[in-house]
Amino acid sequence: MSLLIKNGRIITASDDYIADIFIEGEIVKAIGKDLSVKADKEIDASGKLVFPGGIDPHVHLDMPFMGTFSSDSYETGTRAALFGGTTMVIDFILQTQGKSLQSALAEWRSRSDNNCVGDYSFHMAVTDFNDETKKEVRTMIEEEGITSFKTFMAYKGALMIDDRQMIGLMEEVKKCGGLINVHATNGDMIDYLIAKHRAEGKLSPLYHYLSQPEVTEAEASERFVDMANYTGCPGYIVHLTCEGALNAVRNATRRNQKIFVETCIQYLILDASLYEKNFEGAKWVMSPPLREKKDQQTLWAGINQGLVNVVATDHCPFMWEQKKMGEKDFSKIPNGHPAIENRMELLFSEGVAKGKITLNKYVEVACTNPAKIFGMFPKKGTIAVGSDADVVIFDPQEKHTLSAKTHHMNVDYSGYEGWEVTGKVKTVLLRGQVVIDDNKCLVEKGYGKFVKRNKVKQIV
Ligand code: DUC
Ligand code: ZN
Ligand code: ZN
Repeated sequence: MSLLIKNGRIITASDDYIADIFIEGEIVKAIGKDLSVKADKEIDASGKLVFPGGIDPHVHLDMPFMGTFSSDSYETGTRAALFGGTTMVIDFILQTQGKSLQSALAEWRSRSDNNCVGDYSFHMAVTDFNDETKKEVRTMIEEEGITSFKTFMAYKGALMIDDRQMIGLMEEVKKCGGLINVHATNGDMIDYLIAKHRAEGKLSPLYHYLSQPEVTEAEASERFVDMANYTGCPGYIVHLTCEGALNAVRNATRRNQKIFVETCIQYLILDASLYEKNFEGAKWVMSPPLREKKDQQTLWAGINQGLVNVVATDHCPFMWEQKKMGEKDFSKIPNGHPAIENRMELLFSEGVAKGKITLNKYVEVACTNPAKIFGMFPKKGTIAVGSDADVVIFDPQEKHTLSAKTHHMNVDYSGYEGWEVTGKVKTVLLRGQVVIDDNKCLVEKGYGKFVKRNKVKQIV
């Protein structure tokens, strides 16, 4: 099967030009002006943007968390991602403390294998680093293609590791050619503040926010950056939200250190005033919480300064009934919000259309950098001869309104209900196959493939 995309405006992290793309099987075979090739199918992309499939490196599908499971399955989550122009996601495996990494991998595979519509990979969250886990790091990297290891500096008792474990893991991961990603917030400080607010009878979602002030994230980010510097291990801070935390990274550049930084779409465009809506604020109860307007400015600037490398989602949806587990106590509200389908359109609309970032920067942070940092470039994350034909055809003018009534995520509310968006995903290709067209998904679960990733080598 061959396919010719004609006359689109091709945008990569570095280029912007009008040309045709010839695809054979799963791969881009040729790019050029007025290509004289015969294809089985032609798509006219005149007047449209053509960019690489989005990669969301931070999602939680069908994940056991806070006494329940996130509501998107691998099928519904990866399908919703495709509708929104994201052709690949990286999900998180959580090791159970006292058990092996291999057993966690087997458990996650039992839910994900043959169920994905879009392509996927895993980070491995190490929640119990010991002599046995240490031996498994190399196997994960060299045999399973899982090259990034997530750590939590919060959620004590379930997910958190202490600094002794962190240093040990960093040394092993560095030796084996991997990368550490981190949820960098000070768990003990947060636990203290949660307990204090609960004891004072302060139980609404606002106190979720007030239990995780900026200092809890700034302090942990700084500590993580220092440990990464000491061990020389490549480090990636997930869902960075605020000025104090980004300044820890900025300071590290003065001693020639490179730390990769991810923020999420919600931290760029939503703010903490949403927690003043009584229990409705539970829709945005996530960790870290939404911050202030000054932090949004810091994050947009950080993208343009090259300090913030990736815009992800931390997609972790829960039905409203699940959120109501915390109706009487904010600390029982399952943390997370849905965005896997909205990221690419919101970032275009709020970023590119409003002049905050360029089109090239858009592709860089939403598609190319995730592929480079996580060992998939240039197979994924760009449009180039030899790359997987993961392509989004996008109308930059079309306006539409986000709503739970029309989205495809398995969650009964939207964090962006009524949000007017400029720009719409029209057609999506994944490995040469048209997977989304005219608001329809044309492939079934099982089409999505597990992507084995390479050791960390790219500098972005
Ligand atoms: N934060 C969330 O909001 N949800 C899942 C895990 C996390 O760290
Ligand atoms: Zn997190
Ligand atoms: Zn997360």
